[in-house]
Amino acid sequence: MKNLLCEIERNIALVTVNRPKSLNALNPETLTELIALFQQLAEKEELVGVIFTGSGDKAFVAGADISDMQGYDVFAGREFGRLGHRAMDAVASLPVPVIAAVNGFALGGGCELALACDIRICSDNAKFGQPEVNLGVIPGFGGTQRLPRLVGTGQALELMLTGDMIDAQEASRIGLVNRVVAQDELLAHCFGIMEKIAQKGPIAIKLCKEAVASGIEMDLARACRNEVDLFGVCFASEDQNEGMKAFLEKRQAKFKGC
Ligand code: DAK
Repeated sequence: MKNLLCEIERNIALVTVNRPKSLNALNPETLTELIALFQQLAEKEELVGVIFTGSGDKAFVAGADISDMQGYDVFAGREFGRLGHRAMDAVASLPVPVIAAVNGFALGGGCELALACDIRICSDNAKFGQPEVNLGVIPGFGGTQRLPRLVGTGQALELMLTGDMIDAQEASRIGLVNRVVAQDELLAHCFGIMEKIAQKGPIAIKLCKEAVASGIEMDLARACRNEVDLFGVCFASEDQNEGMKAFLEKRQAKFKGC
């Protein structure tokens, strides 16, 4: 891979977009690499989760690569939009949790990439925005859909229609990020969350993610039936037996992920 780094330690993958000269902007090559990498990660049975970040201390991802997009015609624009959606879906549909460690600018496609992750933690220098209208386009990697679902239509539309950037504190206030931490503590904080997740039953973790991701697309009654089914599935696992037995025996559970 030319544009992404991936290191796996204690079954936690740290994926870094590594194009610091263009503030980690997403060009077609990077998006293609991202899709292939997440397909590989999805097949790793032991994987606990992924932490996603950007190279350097200035940017998470400053958006889709404007120098690439500038010359697109309608067909190339649509292809690029499709590729971006495939990449965001590859992140969102990974069976295990993905945390965005937002270490600076998360603009346009960069904000949309953070939105495709399950949890967003940012450093105190982070800045968020959907500045596409400044360029004469609309958000094209899912921002018009994932942002309002996360922060509500009013906050989302204000960001999209003004193109304004907001700082970390404001992003936290509107619920775009879970937490703001000092920049030099960002990765350790995200690893801390993953280590906590690693202690839980892996099947339950995956089913939690599935229940939320599939349920949010349904009406409440169907989503609740879906939850009931997935809750039932837990009882086919040894982890459920072990988790409840360990509680009653007042000891730490030893989950096997089966
Ligand atoms: N693309 C390409 N290069 C970028 C870039 C980007 N998004 N952002 C920054 N760079 C490059 C700069 O051009 C500069 O390159 P050199 O001049 O050094 O060669 C280098 O990164 C450093 O940037 P600056 O010199 O500008 O650094 P500053 O600290 O002064 O400013 C900034 C940082 C993040 C505020 C500024 O760079 C900036 O405003 N960047 C653009 C942010 C932006 O507008 N992002 C949204 C991109 S649009 C769609 C598909 C996709 C999309 C939409 C539609 N369809 C198919 C429908 C997605 C759109 C977007 O994401």
